[in-house]
Parts: sequence; structure tokens; C-alpha cells
Amino acid sequence: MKFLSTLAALALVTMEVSAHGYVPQIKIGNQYIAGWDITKDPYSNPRPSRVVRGTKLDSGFISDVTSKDITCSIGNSALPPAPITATVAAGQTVSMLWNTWPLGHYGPGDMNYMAKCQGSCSSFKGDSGSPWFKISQQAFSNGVWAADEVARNNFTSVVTIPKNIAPGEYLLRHEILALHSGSSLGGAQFYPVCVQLTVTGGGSLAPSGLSFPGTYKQNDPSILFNVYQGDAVNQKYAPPGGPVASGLQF
Ligand SMILES: [Cu+2]
Repeated sequence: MKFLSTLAALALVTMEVSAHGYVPQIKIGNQYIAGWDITKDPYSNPRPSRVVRGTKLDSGFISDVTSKDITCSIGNSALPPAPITATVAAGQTVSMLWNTWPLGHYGPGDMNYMAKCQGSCSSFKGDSGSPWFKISQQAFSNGVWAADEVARNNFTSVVTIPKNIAPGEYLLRHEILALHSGSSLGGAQFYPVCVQLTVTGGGSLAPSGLSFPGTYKQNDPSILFNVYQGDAVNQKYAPPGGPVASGLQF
């Protein structure tokens, strides 16, 4: 009986895990770069070095905005960063290639933040101080939530790195926020993913001011939000974390 109930519990966990996506690959220019593959990478010994920050075992959501997992993905806070980055020119795009994404996880997407790694990204967790700034966000347009847009667009989100930020090592924090259960406190589901980048070229702009954890509050009207109130309400929706940082050029 005990064995059977363990199997049943495992099956449930597997269902929950397979429901969401993760980012096993990114693309910069014509180059595909390995991300973090939850089906292989957590089980490899030694742990592989990836430019996408690792998670423990699953692709589940974070619901506690005060958790240190809100910085870079579920389970990531317990893992040391890898000593590598992907190189991208300021003004170039980074494509986030999710393995899958479900329709109906209504909410904003393409929420992208960056933080300059103090020194090397390999020793920078990004979970203290206020190093983050927002570079882009999408909410609801043409009747479609940005999260559903990811599902429709072959599970791909394209992030443009600002032209005029200072060169150096950065974390890119890419995020989908699912609000299908967001009308109750703690019901919002956060799916952040961090990529370690070396930005070349660029200018001298050095924005900051946001914190993960810190910036998001559980009772923020962008987080405690009922997506089933109709399109008119949805079109007034603004994603959490405030506007895109001022002065960025694309
Ligand atoms: Cu889900």
C-alpha cells in the first residue's frame, strides 16, 4: 500500500511538472546555446555549466514573492551560478526558446529585467540590494494575453537588449506571470528564468532600482487580479514592477 501511494504521489508530481515549460535552449544571432534542461541537467554529475541558471528538478511556479526563488526560478536560490556567460551585442536579440507553454495561463509575459553582475555573474545571485531594471513587458493586446502569445508563437519570446547600456556581465531575468488563479491572495504563479550574458558595445547607461525579492508584493493590484473580469478591464492591466526604465534605447 505504501508503495502504491508513493507511485500515485510521483504520478501527481510528474503531471504538475509536465504542465509547465522551461528554457532548454536560447538563440543569439544564428547561434543556439544550451539552456537548462530539467529532464537531464539536474541528474548529471558533475552538474553541467549552463548560461541559463539551473533549477532543482522541476518547472513549477513560485507563488511566494518574498522567496529567494523569485529572483531566478524555482530551486535556483540553492544552486551556485555557473562560470560562463553568453555574449550578446547591445541592441541584439536573445530568443528564449521555451520547450512548451500551456494556453490559458492568462497573464503578462515578455517581462524582462536586467541586473549588472557586480563583478562576474558566477558570484552574483542578484537576490539582494536593488540591482534590477525593467527593459520590456507585454500585458494584453488584440484580445490575447502575452502569456498565451508565447504558446501561440512556437513557445518563443524574443528579448531585445538595449543599445545604450554599459557593457559588461548581466543577468537577464525573463518572466511569465500566470494569473488564472490570481483573484485570490497568493494565487498568482511566477515563472522567472535568468540568463547570464556578457553585453558588448553599448553605451554608458547604468539603470538599477528594483529588487527580487522586494519589488513584487502579494497584494499588488497587478498580482492580485481577476483575469476573468472581461477584456475592458484587462486592457487597463499593467504588469507588476512599474514601467520600463527610462532612457533605454532600442
Ligand atoms: Cu500551471
